[in-house]
Amino acid sequence: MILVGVVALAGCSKESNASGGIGGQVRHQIIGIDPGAGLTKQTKEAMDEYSLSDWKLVEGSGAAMAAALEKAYKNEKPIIVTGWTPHWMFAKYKLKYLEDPKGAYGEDEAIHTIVRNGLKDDAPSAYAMLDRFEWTPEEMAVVMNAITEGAKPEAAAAKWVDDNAAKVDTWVKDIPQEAGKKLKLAYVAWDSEIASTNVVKQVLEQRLGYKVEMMQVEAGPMWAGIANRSADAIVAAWLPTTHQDYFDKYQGQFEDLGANLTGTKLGLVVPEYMDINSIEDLKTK
Ligand code: PBE
Repeated sequence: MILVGVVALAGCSKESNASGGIGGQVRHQIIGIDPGAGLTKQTKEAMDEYSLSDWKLVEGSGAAMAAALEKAYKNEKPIIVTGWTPHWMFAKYKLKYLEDPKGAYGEDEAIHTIVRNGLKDDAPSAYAMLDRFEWTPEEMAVVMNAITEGAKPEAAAAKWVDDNAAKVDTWVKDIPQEAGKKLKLAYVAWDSEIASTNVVKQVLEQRLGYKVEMMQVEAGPMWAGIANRSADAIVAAWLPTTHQDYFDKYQGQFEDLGANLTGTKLGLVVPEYMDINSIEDLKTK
């Protein structure tokens, strides 16, 4: 009797690892982020492509996703989140992207700086600095990690600007100060963009004398704000795929100053302790 039980259990657990089991363990939920994020849209498309019709994408925010991940990770519980790189969560936890054999999340892309039409004439020094702004995922990580460890975003950014004066010099060299001039940076509260937008604010204020206002909005309004000129610039445009819809929608109503960071990635992310490796593993037989 005992033997039969063991065999049945073994069979059951093998089954669960291979297919339907993972769905049951996480109640067929993928923990998503904000509805306006490109990542949300791409995940819905990925769920179609991989025929995950019995799964649900739980929308919320980047912060809510990170909190859910932290809670699950602490208890070694299974969880599937929508994630992206650069993000501090990869430094704090042992995580892996699920393989995406169908390429649903597209190629690696870049984060671009986008400014409103007319900024070049209205704020030439800020325009020139924004045009030069570029850094690496590793540099961004320093700011992000400091914020995760409790530093105020503004303070973490100011410290990075102090610690990296030589790099910052290259962004502002020979650009005249425009003391007291106002500039509005729009951004979404994604951790990567909280870091980059704060750094740009610090540089414009400390080095070029600007008074910078940061406007926290959703992704749609961020792009709309550039198009209707209620915002001056964003350093948070993920292209060519993630924000393609917004890019196409407002074509002609903004200026693309090119990449400020390359080497990004998007996808479904799970803790390494989970026994799945591919989005295909989520399919229920
Ligand atoms: N993200 C981070 C954004 C862009 C920056 C990947 C969450 C998005 O999906 O729109």
